[in-house]
Amino acid sequence: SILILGACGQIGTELTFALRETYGNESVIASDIREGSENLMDSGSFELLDATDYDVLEEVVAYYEIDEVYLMAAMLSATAEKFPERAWNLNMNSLFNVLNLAKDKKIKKIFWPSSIAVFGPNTPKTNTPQNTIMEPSTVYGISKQSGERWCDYYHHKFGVDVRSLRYPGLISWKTQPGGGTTDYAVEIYHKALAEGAYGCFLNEDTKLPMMFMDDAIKATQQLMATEAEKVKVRSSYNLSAMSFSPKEIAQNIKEHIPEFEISYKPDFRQDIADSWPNSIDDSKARQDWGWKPDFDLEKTTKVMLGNLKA
Ligand code: VAH
Repeated sequence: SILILGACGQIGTELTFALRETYGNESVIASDIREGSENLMDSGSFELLDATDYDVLEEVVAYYEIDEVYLMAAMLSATAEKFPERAWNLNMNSLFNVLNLAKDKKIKKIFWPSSIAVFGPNTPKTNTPQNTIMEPSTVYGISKQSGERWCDYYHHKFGVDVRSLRYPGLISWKTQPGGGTTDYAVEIYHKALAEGAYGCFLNEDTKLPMMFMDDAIKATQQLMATEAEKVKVRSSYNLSAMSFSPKEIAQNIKEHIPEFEISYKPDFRQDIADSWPNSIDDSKARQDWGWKPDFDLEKTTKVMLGNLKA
C-alpha cells in the first residue's frame, strides 16, 4: 500500500484524493503532523506522524505493509527564510528517513518533490535547461538541491527507486498553500471573489513558472507509473505548463471580474522570486515519459473562479 507524508499540505491533500481514487481508499494511508480536512480524514486511514521521526515512520510502514511513499512534507521558501534550521531539519531528515527505508528494502518506491527553487540568480532564466548552473540563494532551494543530489546518490549507489519533479508554483482551490512565494497566484483568486481587489506581494512584471494542481498531480502519477528504466533523471525532472506575471494573471481575472483591481506592495518574497527562472525547459520529461500539460492560464482561471465561487 501507499503512505503519503504531509497529506494535509497543498499538494498532499490533492494527491491523497487522487491516489485513493486510483487505488482505493484502503490502499492509501494519509499522514501528517497535524489533522486534515474532514473528507481527507474520513475517506481512509490517517496517522498523526512526524516525518522526521524514523522509528514511528518505520512502525507505520510495517503495520500497513507500505511499499510506496510520497514525501510531501516540507517547509516552503518564504517560511524557510524565517526558520532556516527548522526548515533544513524537516526537509532533509524526512528525506533521509524515506531513502534509508528504501535502502533497507522496507519500501520499494519513493516520490519526492523538488522545485524550481533549486535554480538561483545566475541560472539562465528563460527556458531553464534540465542541466545548468544551480546556485540557489534560499534555504528551501538549498535543501531541494541537496535533496536532489542525495536522491541521485541513493539511486546509483543502492538502487533506490526514487523519482522526483521540480514543481513550478502550484495553483489549487481545494487547500490553501502554506508559506510559498508563488502563493500570490492562489490568494489573488480568493481576494478577487471576496473583495474585488488584491494587494500583491510581488512586482507586476515578476514572471514565474506556474502550473494548475491537476497537471501537477497528473505528472506525479504518470512519473510513478513509468517503468523504472525509462526514468533516466534520478535527481529531479524539470516540469512546466505556463509562465505568467502578476500583471498577466490580473488581466486574465479582469476578463471575468471586470471591476477587479490589483495593487503591488513587494515584500521580502520579491528577492526570492527574482532568484528563480521565468520559464522552464521540460523537454526531458516529455521525451522520457510523455509529459504534456492540460491547463493554461485561461483554463486555470475558469476552474479557480468556478470552484471558489461555489
Ligand atoms: C514556494 N510553492 O513558493 C513553493 C514552490 C516554486 C515554488 O517551491 O516555495
